[in-house]
Amino acid sequence: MTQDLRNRFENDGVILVKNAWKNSDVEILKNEYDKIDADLQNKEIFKDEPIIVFWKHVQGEQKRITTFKDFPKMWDFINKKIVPNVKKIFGENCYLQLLETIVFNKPYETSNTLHWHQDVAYFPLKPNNQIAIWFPMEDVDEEAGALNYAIGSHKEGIKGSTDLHTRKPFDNEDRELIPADPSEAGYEVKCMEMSNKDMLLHNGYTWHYSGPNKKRGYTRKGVSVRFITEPSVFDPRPGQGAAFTKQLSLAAGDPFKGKPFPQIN
Ligand SMILES: O=C(O)CCC(=O)C(=O)O
Repeated sequence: MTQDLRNRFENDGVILVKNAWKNSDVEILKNEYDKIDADLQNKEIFKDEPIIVFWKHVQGEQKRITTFKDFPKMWDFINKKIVPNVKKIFGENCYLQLLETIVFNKPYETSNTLHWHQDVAYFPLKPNNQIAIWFPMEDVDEEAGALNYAIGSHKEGIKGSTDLHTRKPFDNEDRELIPADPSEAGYEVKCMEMSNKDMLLHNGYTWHYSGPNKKRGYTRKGVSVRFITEPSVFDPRPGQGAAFTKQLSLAAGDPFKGKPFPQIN
């Protein structure tokens, strides 16, 4: 089974792992998230510890930032639920260095599309190999803004980075962009409807997007936890706008290490 998942991951660039944890595990996390979300104002990026980004998919909304000290259930969830599941697939000794943790919140109706993108296009790393775990705090379907993937697109290599709300390329971006509609370019596009017991695991090169939440009375909350999968060096280039780049004071070629990016396996 595990080898089968691993093979599918290599082939498709994404896998949906069913029943990775219990509903009650996610409920505990969601309750803590809701409490923090109600009051969180901070927009400052901390430089000496990992951050958790609260990102509402509403144009003009600024990202808010907290830490694992204030959201300890997230730290527990990563270490006790996510890491063991990843190790089942990649082996007990796989390298996992925490890169960033984001809660993507899509309110009903006012949320918008997060356009097709590839995570690694935003990351200043060499080698640039990452995986992401994504899971919803409540069951999610297409109407509510589930994630869509272009199957096998990770094999295309690095692409250009764009503004995720407008699809406008970042300044000085000279790399080829992901097609506006990968299905027209011949890719199978799969919408990952899932329960809150399931997790997605995608390769940092795999193209994905999410549509707006049109499900009345439902707020789509999806958690993304990204890991670097081998030791890397800092390799800055224009257009890499992820919040964590502000946590660094590294020169090009320096090992990508530091308190904000702990190795957790
Ligand atoms: O939650 C979403 O809608 C987007 C998630 C995403 O793009 C990511 O985790 O890279």
